Amino acid sequence: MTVAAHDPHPMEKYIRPGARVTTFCPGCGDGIIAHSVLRAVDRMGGDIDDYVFVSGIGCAGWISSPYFAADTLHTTHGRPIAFATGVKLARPDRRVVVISGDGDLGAIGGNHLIHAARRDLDVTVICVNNRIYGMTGGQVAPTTPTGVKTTTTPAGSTERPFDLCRLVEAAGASYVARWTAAHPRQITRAVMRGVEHSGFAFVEIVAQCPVHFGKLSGEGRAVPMMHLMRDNSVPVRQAAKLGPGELEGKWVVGDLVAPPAAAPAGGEE
Ligand SMILES: Cc1ncc(C[n+]2csc(CCOP(=O)(O)OP(=O)(O)O)c2C)c(N)n1
Ligand code: SF4
Ligand SMILES: [Mg+2]
Repeated sequence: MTVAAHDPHPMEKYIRPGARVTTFCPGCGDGIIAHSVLRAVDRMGGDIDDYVFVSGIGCAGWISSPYFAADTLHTTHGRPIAFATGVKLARPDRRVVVISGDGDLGAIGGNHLIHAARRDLDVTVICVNNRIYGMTGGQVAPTTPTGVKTTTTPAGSTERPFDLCRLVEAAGASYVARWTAAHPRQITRAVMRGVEHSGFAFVEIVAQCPVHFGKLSGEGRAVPMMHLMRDNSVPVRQAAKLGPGELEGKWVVGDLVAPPAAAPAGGEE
């Protein structure tokens, strides 16, 4: 289909009028994620007013707020799941979706994350894992791989990173998926499954932060970072046949914990 230059973007109807200039750096993965999440909203039908998007502080916190033309809450650092819990208790009819960063959800907000998973709270958490604190200038995060230099680990991080998907799985999450910003269609499907799932849904999206992580780690700019994410992703069914050594440095992608009703998505390209 030919789209004329003046045609509105198909997702523009979900963007607040006057909020079309984003805070994201050129090449950031967050714009791809915003688009993929809105595609999920679009494909599920219904009204965007059925949703409440809750975010914390960080670049990823700007994905939904103030851009999405829905109810959005931009909360304090590490606290979006606490706010989302309150929203869900007050308005169980709403689809409550948290979108925030790996630092926000896995470091300062780590306790809220594991307890929401333990309670199997009916919210969807989309965790943008760029492996660093992006917004504040490239500090080490609990997801930063060992050895990677950051502004606070100039000689390389000596700590082991969290696998956030395994963390929430162990805590009791009933839907867990991982994709990367190089898999926009799969992100859309995972977000749909998460939102339609009744219980705690966690969708990790590995994303490029070329400005900090790419520069400090040596992965480079956005395009090589996206190639790395694509080329190092292993579908979950294939990963089951590989040993830990073969999975070193790879991202296992797909539905890692799937509710019985959902078809496993691990084989999807
Ligand atoms: C209580 C508190 N501590 C620290 C900060 C500073 N701060 C703001 S965003 C951020 C880290 C964000 O990292 P992440 O959640 O990974 O989001 P990203 O920017 O990488 O998308 C920090 C430490 C803050 N705003 N409030
Ligand atoms: S600092 Fe990194 S994560 Fe933040 S907007 Fe820029 S590229 Fe994206
Ligand atoms: Mg981050």
